[in-house]
Amino acid sequence: MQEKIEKILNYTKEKLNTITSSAACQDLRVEILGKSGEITNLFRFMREVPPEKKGEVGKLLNDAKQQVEGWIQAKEAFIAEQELNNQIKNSEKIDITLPTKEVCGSLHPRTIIQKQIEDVFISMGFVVEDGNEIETEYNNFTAVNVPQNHPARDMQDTFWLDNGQVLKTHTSASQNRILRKYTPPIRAIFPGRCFRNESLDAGHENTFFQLEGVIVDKEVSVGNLIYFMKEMLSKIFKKEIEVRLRPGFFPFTEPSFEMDVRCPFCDGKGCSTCKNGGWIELCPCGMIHPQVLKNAGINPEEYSGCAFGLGLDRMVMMSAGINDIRELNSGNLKLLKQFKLDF
Ligand code: FA5
Repeated sequence: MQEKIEKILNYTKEKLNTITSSAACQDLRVEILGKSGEITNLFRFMREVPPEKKGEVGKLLNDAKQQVEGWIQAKEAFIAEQELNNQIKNSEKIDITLPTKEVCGSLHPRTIIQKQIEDVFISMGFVVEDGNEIETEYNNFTAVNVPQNHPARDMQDTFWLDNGQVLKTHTSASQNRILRKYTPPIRAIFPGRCFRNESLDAGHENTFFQLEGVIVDKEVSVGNLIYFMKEMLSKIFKKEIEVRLRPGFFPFTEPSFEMDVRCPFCDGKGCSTCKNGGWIELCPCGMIHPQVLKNAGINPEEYSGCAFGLGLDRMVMMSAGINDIRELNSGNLKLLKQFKLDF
């Protein structure tokens, strides 16, 4: 039996030396290891082997089988590599020195910031929601506690549509829908485009972006608001960020605040970004007014909440050192493509 095996092994080795294609490898596999292959046939003689020799002979045959399979696989790998090398050498030459005709675009700096902020909030368990750009008067004003004829409506110069709807003046217009969509505890952020009919200047656009967030749970406090904002800002600016609250006014939050950050660029010493004040006004916020919770079907006796509304364009301007907000909507590629928002 040993002799027969050796003969087959020698034959296999010689044959492999002459083979140049993977199809020929497969033919050889069938010839030696297939159903009626040379080694397979030897297994049939096992019946005639005396019981005390069966283990030894079985091992010889199995070893031979494995050896042949190993050789064939090695040859197949060798042939595959050669075929790839030939392909690269002959037919698929790429001239990497050729100038490309395509100009590769990049994300708008505001989109980059938005995605960075979304990622941080997602990591803190927030869902990201979308909002409408055309809103009902109810969602934009009434649901967030700005009733008809309330002077607060004058705070935001509104684009009214003929059908009585509005171009969303702030992302708070999505609050009611989102608070109704989930049952507390709720952690959601909702970025969106907003529109205001106001005079344009370096700091004001008629079309701009906000990113709003709400947290509703039992016993939510101003501390939670400060914690999440500090976490987000520290991750975005990759350093510990100090914040402070000043009193503010919004009909949908009570109490309302303006949150300032200690200037991350000069650490509060004074620079052009913070106009030498050491602090940058960043984000209005506050505790959600009980009426706003009620309007969304949430019991303010049981739950409380906080909300904030970041101005995304101002965040980009601050981070990229842009002095005029109008550049962001200008389509001025010369300017837009030079931003490198790596804090
Ligand atoms: C609001 O719009 C509130 N809805 C924010 C809010 C949400 C308060 C939740 C409390 C709780 P305000 O009108 O201040 O607030 O706008 C928020 C931010 O949007 C501003 O700080 C600013 O960064 C940006 N913003 C407002 N108006 C413009 C504008 N015309 N152009 C560019 N950015 C603007």
